Amino acid sequence: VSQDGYVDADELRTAFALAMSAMYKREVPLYGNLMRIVRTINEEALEKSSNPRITSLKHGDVAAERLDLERHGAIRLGTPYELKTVRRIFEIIGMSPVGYYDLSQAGLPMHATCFRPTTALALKRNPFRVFTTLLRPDLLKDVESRDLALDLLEHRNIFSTELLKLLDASDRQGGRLTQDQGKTFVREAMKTFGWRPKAAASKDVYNKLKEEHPILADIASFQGAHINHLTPRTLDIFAAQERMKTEGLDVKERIEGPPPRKCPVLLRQTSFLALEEKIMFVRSDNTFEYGHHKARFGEIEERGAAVTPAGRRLYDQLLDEAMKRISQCPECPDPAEQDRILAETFEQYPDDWNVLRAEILVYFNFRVTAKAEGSSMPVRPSREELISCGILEAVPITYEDFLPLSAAGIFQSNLGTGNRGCTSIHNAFADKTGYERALGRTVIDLDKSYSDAQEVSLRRCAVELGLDEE
Ligand code: OOG
Ligand code: NI
Repeated sequence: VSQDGYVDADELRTAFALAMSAMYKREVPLYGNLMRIVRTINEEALEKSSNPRITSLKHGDVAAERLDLERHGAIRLGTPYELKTVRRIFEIIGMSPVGYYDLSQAGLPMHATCFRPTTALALKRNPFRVFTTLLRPDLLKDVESRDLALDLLEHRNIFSTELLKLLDASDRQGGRLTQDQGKTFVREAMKTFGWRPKAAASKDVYNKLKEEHPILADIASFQGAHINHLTPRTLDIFAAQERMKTEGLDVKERIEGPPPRKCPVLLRQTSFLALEEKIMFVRSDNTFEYGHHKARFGEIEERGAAVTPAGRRLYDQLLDEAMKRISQCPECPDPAEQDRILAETFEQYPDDWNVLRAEILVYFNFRVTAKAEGSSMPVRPSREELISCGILEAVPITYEDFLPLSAAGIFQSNLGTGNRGCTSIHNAFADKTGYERALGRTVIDLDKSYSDAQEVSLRRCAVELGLDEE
């Protein structure tokens, strides 16, 4: 609690994330198993410190405490009002919208941002993130199911009165809540993001929406915006995936993202498949009938370095190339063969930190080392000279964001949409402005936080070494 009696946003975010985690463990018990597996794998990985892939992260900007807390989750919202209100909820716990993700290119009628802390300090205190998608009704081809969904969405209220009152109170209090208000806030917010088995839709409407697009049924049929997964971060996704299989979890066939590398970049993800959950439909005579819904799953991720725009272009280009090669095979290659093609294509992506730095593909945090003290400085040294004589060290900056095609892969494996999603939506196009209009503000540029961090670290080094800023 800060001196003026208000709860600190980082503390409140931790309380919020812990409540979410506890709730999800109760609701999806397999998530508890997943957490245990990941903790064991991370401990083992940290011990085997000779593995350069791990040590680069271990010695990077990952703190072990942060790793224990690290989770991201995802929610799917139906209307601009819901998105705006969720934005207000996340503002209170120090999370801002970063980046725009167009999922329509993968056949999904949605787009997204990620709410997350944005400063290095806040990320270190608690890196909790929520990938937040919004339905794009304009992309749905079938008018009847679109109107059914919009009608349901218009009539539901996923926020409790008490929660809405607290959002107003926070506005009056400069974006902060008192300790007591904070407790109520977390409790009430869990109602929005928890599982509510009583559907808002009738069974017929639910089935109709599901037939059109499973995502539509998931977004529009319920009385809340249930969190659909929570993801711990692992230091060794392959080991974690193998352990998941050994423990009998129904694991997705392929890991999304770049192939395994000595110098990990961006993000690799996999999941265990959604569970069937029982839902209750209310008939017009107020009696119940039961059904099943599949939406909620568990996911794990391994994070690598943030890449520059050039690094990202190369990633997108190689991924595209690999996907084309896979789709051109006469018979659909099995997952192992697909992985092999991906790895082969990615041989064109440099896999050495020095090269990645020289070719400006990855962002680094620069630091002055202990060796700087007492060692003689070259005259007008270049950055690379300072690094090679050990005065400066360059640590890759961790990627804190997401990848749209990986996200789509995770969506599809859990909804069983395969590619059929493509048939029910209109031509794909990005609509960042539309998302921002719904959100009520612009999203923060994804690249900027990394380039700023790199710049700040360089300036700090220049000052510490008494070099002119150039
Ligand atoms: C979101 C999936 C995206 C990720 O890690 O890429 C995501 C969803 O299924 O709603 O969380
Ligand atoms: Ni995820």
